[in-house]
Parts: sequence; structure tokens; C-alpha cells
Amino acid sequence: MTRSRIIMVYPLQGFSGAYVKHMPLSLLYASIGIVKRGVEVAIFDQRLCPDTWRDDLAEKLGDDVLAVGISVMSGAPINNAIAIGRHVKALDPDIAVVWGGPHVTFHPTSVLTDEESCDYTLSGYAAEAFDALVGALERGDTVAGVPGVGWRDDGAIRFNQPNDTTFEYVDYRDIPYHLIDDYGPYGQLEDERRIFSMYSAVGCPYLCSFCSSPAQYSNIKGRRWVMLDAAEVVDHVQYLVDRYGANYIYFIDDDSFPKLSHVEGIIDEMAARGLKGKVKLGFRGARINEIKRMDDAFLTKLAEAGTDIMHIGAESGSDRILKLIRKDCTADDIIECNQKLARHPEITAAYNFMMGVPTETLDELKSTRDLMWRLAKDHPNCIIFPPNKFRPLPATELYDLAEKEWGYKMPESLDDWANIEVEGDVSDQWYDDKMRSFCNLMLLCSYFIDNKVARVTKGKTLFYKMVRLANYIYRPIARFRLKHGLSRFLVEYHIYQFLTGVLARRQSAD
Ligand code: B12
Repeated sequence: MTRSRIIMVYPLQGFSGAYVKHMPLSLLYASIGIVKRGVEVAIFDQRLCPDTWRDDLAEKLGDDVLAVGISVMSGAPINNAIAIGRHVKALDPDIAVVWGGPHVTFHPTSVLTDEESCDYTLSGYAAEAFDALVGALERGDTVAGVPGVGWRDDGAIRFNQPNDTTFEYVDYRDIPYHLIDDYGPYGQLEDERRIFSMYSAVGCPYLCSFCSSPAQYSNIKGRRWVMLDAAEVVDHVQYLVDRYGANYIYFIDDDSFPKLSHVEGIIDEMAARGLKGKVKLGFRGARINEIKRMDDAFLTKLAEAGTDIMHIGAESGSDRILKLIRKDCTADDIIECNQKLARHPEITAAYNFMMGVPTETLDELKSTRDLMWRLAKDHPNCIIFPPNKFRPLPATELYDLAEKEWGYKMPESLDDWANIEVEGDVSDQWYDDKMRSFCNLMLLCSYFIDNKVARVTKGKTLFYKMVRLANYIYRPIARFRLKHGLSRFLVEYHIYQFLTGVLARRQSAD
């Protein structure tokens, strides 16, 4: 039988996938070229069947399957991608296994050296390149001419540079949404909304030193942030509302607000088409230096358009760290912006923080704690996400600095890359005991600094009732500990680790 079918797989995401399960847009985009050409493609989402995935995937395979493509982010998804690839190879060694997505875009080397079940990696944008790779496999040709591909060639490992000198521009009508039969299971914990992710702009003009985007766009010629036409963005929204019943659009732009008139254009167009009130909006990319430019009239308009969340990288309460990570703002700017946002409580200001950046001191960490505290006090409807322990991501400026300037051992092997999760221990190299226990205190107690636990656990099941009870009992203790920096004898942290470990295991392939 001729092999022609392609199975595209989204792996379990580890602990961070416990709360968010958005549609696997990465797989839909990567499939655009092959679907247009008539190749039969099926999507398999391991997150939807964590206990039965082996049998479920086996059912989808067959001797007409040419390749299985897996979308992989750095961290825990690597282990799950390995389990998937090995399972496929055990069932049928002739099926080609291809890894794509952010991890191999930035660090393909260790995948081909360390994981035999992976035959090809594809770095960078894939809508066209994956089509070229599948074409070569169909014809039994060499893949040597495919941009971005990594492969084994007579024992040697070879890579082609991706050809990404412009952003990947995709006509929304080409996105093969039909490959997913049921969008019902996607969304966020305990959330009934039909969330669809989309871009309103591509690229990012900033150079945050912990982020992989500057490396991803380093070969782009011309402007590094390009907004899509407002009318076209709203056509896309309308299309998702009409065909798939979308009632929530989550803009996954690296940054949506370098030009405020861009978002304003979109919400004006939505109002003109009668979409106001029908669809709520969320923005994952907003920066303090941009919020500084937003006035109350703009924020009122944003809220009236149905915006209910804006993710903001506050990251640190230390001006030195903010400068090191290139956030173009000070801690005072963050406080000032938050006070402005507090006047618009319909928009949840959702703050991300980072802790344990190499060279960070205990006092600097304490200033982050103070800032978190201050934001929650000034803006009762903000969310302070538990701070992320700094993870060195491939191809970021901080990874290079940590390795070359400060002499730390950064992840290299595929195992190392799978272990950069918050629970991992790469940062132990630059923590002393005090620093480590203060990070643990911040991680645990930040759950209780605002009302997020009560907000996200409204469910009626026994589990949620228990979480609410625990929140009620432990909250005052956590707040007291955090306020006074009481990080010694933090036995609760071990309970927290045990519980998150259980959750993380549920988001991992066995
Ligand atoms: C949604 C999202 C998540 C969701 C993911 C699951 C989901 N879908 O619900 C959640 C919330 C779980 C998440 C978590 C994290 N995320 Co995230 N996330 C994103 C986000 C906003 C959108 C992803 C997306 O759908 N993009 C749209 C698609 C079309 O783009 P794409 O994935 O890059 O796919 C293209 C190519 O990569 C390629 N491709 C992708 N898959 C495949 C597969 C095959 C076979 C092929 C051939 C090609 C291919 O083709 C596509 C078209 O060109 C991106 C930022 C962004 N705008 O992309 C960050 C991003 C992917 N996340 C990132 C990070 C850092 C994280 C976190 C570590 C953050 C944190 N501090 O906790 C965690 C941990 C992830 C983990 N280890 O589990 C980084 C990735 C860095 C890396 N090296 O992996 C990104 C790029 C943001 C950034 N600029 O830093 N994230």
C-alpha cells in the first residue's frame, strides 16, 4: 500500500498544561500546505486521552501512514514526544517521525543525536516547509533541499537553515479548522467558553533577554512587528463565530499593543459588524511601557469591547533585574500602570513574574515579593500568577550570558532540555539555600496573595470543595509567612510539591 496519510500529534504539556488546553493551532498551521495539496491529515491530541493514548494512537496508524508529526515545546513536552515517537516506531518502524515546533526551532541538535525514534526535525515556520518535507518523503527523495530540516545522513547529522526572512503570513481561510471534529474539550480549567486562538499581529519589536522571540525573528528583513489588517482580523473572528460558535478570542500575539491604534481598529470594526458583546477578548501580549501610553478612554473602550484579560509581564520588582531582562520599565512604572488598570476592573490584569534569574540577590527577590503584594493591594481584580523560576530557554540572550559570562552549565542534552521545568534544578547552580527557600516561599504563598484560587475553583466536585477549604484554612498562614519572609521550616512546600507532582504526572505520558 502507498504511504500517504499524515498524523499530527500534540503531546501532553506537563504541569503548565493542567490549567490551559488551547486548541493545537500549531498543528493546524503546520498542516496548511499539505492539506491544500489534498494530503489526508488527522490530528491526534494526547492531552485529550492521557490514559488511553497508546491504544487510541495505534488505531489511527496503519500501513498507509507516511509520517507522524509532533509539536514540541522545550520542557516536559519533550518526554511526552519521546514516548509518542517510540510507540509509533514500535508499532511500525517505517513511519517517519518528524518533530516541529519551538524546541526544535531553537535547539534541534540534541533531538537527532539523543533520540533515535525521531527521523527529522523541522525548525522555523512550517506551513510551506513541512509540505516540502512530506513531498520529498512521498517521492522517496532526499530531504536535503528542504529549508529548516534536520536529518541523519550516513551516520552524520545535517541541518538546513530555515528560510524565514519574512513572517509566515497565513490566509485564515487556509487554516484547516475542519481537522478538529470537536472544539468542546479545549479551553481553560472549569471554563465553558469556546476559546479560539489567533494572531492579530506577528513578530515583536522588543528584545527581552529571557524570550526566544528575538532569536526567532533575527533573520526577518524589515520591520520586526507587523500588524494584520483590522478588517481581515475581524473577518477571521466572524468566520470562527459563524462556523465554530467561537465566543472568546484569545490573541496569541507576542505583543498586541506596540501601536494602540491597531487594537482600537479591531474593536471599532467588531462594533461596526455587531460583534460587540458576542465575543469576549483576551490579550496575551501587553507590556508596561505600552500600558503607560493607554489612557482611561482607551481602557474603557477595551473593556466595553469585551476584553476580560490582559497578560502583562511585570517580571520583577528590582530595577536592576528589569534592566537586565530588557523590560524597558521600572518597578514604579509597574505600580503606576496597575493603579490605572485598577480603574478598569472588568479587565483582569494578569501579571507574570520571574524569580531566580542568575545574579539576582535575596534583596532583589524580596522587592519582587513587595511588588506582588502592592499590585494585589492596589488592584483587587488583578491576578498575580505564581512566579516562574527562571528557565534558560534555548537561543535566548540570558542563556548565552549565563553560560559564557557567568560560567554556569546550561542544558544541552535532550534530557536536560526536558528538565527545565519549574520543578527542575538547573538554577540550583546559582542559588544558595536562603535563596532557594525564599523562591519556594514565593512560589507557594503567591497562590494566596490575591483571590485567584477562589476564582478558578468554583466547581462543585469534591476536589474543588477540598481546594476551597484548604484555601480558606491556609490563606492567612501563607499571607503571614510571605509578608514577613518566614521561609524556614516550610513543610507546606513539600505538600505542595507532592500535589503538583500528582497533577504533573497526570499531564505526562507514562
Ligand atoms: C498557547 C501557548 C502555550 C500553551 C500551550 C498549549 C496549548 N496550545 O494550549 C501553554 C499555556 C500550556 C504554554 C505554556 C508554556 N509556554 Co507557551 N506559548 C503559547 C503561545 C502563546 C501560542 C502557541 C501557538 O499556538 N502558536 C501558534 C502556532 C501557529 O505557532 P507555533 O507553535 O510556533 O507553530 C509553528 C511552528 O513552530 C511549526 N510547528 C509547530 N508544531 C509543529 C509540528 C510539526 C510536526 C511541524 C513540522 C512543525 C510545527 O509550524 C507552525 C507554523 O509555522 C506561544 C507564543 C506564540 N505566539 O507562538 C508560546 C510559546 C510557545 N511558549 C513558550 C514558553 C516559554 C512557555 C512556557 C515555558 C512558559 C512558562 N514560563 O511557563 C510554558 C511551558 C511549556 C511546557 N514546557 O510545557 C515559548 C516557547 C519556548 C520554547 N523553547 O519552547 C513561546 C514561543 C513564547 C515565547 N516567545 O517565549 N504555552
